[in-house]
Amino acid sequence: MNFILRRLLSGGTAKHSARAPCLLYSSVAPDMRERTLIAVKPDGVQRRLVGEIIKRFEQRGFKLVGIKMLQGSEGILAEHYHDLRRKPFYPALIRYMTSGPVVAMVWEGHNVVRSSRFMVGETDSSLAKPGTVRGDFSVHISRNVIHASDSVEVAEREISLWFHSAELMNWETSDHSDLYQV
Ligand code: IDP
Ligand code: MG
Repeated sequence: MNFILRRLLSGGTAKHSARAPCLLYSSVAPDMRERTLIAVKPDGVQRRLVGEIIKRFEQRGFKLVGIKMLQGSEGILAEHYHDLRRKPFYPALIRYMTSGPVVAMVWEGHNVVRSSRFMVGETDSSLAKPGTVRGDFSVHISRNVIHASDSVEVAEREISLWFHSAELMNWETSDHSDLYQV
């Protein structure tokens, strides 16, 4: 097993690709390192939409830096949806979100929080535009397939709620200059 693979499997940082030359992660401008939490909700996992959703973020040019499948606990979801705890739909929301596995991901790139909200579409799926995840795959607000953080501050909080720092990869893509003027 080569060095890079060992580092990846052990969760370490892979700053150097086997293919040189390559940018060092630390040389990438901070605004291109914005991160957001995207989660495929239980209905999205059941409907086998995980691959489709990953494809959209990859094709857009964002970089996957963390991914895992897990059964969300009531504790983590209570914290995640803390601001909605007094809403009438809150108990149903927690039941929905704990009804099966979710696929939690962290995506990185320029303006990724804002762009991913556009890619995800309106909370109420009936208002979500075609071409958005919710506009293409959901008909009702109560089963809207996907979560995306709604601000940079919230993204930071949500990422640290769902991921340990060792689960996130600091790595640089070899096509960086095709996506950004460095
Ligand atoms: P967002 O997911 O677009 O950020 P939020 O307002 O943060 O929307 O609400 C979180 C989640 O709570 C929604 O994605 C949806 O699953 C659920 N939700 C929000 N409003 C309603 C509602 O009126 N009825 C049922 N579920 C709702
Ligand atoms: Mg929200």
